[in-house]
Amino acid sequence: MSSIEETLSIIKPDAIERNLEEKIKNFFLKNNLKILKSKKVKITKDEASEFYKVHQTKPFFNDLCEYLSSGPIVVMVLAGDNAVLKNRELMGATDPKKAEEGTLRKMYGISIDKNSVHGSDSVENAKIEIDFFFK
Ligand code: IDP
Ligand code: MG
Repeated sequence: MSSIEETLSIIKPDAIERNLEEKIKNFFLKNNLKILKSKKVKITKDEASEFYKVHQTKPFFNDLCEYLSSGPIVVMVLAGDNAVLKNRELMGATDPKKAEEGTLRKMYGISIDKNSVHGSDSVENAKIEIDFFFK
């Protein structure tokens, strides 16, 4: 079964810093995801804490929020057939060391914290995350 979905993608500070924005966008396009919206923003640590609040009890939460607010990021709405899962597959595992060959995190990720991209993990969270940046 296929269904057209939207999902939120973020190009994180480590990738923007290394000028990977165009390469990552082209990778999505080549893999049949459309980029419906895109903007470059810099968020505050409080905004990052709100965005990542599901992780607030994790030991890495503070570092994660510091990191996402440490420099410019590009936030995008991707759309296509099963876009949520598709984007997760294109990103690869959270830890670049465990990511499959040909995935974004394998190609560009530096470490588990500097893993270059974010993608929503469910249709429900995609709606919440898209609203967070584009409402
Ligand atoms: P995901 O980005 O693959 O969905 P999540 O488990 O939702 O992974 O974690 C959110 C982000 O938090 C990850 O992308 C990664 O940057 C960071 N993170 C996850 N686990 C760890 C960890 O064990 N140490 C440091 N950072 C982590
Ligand atoms: Mg996640």
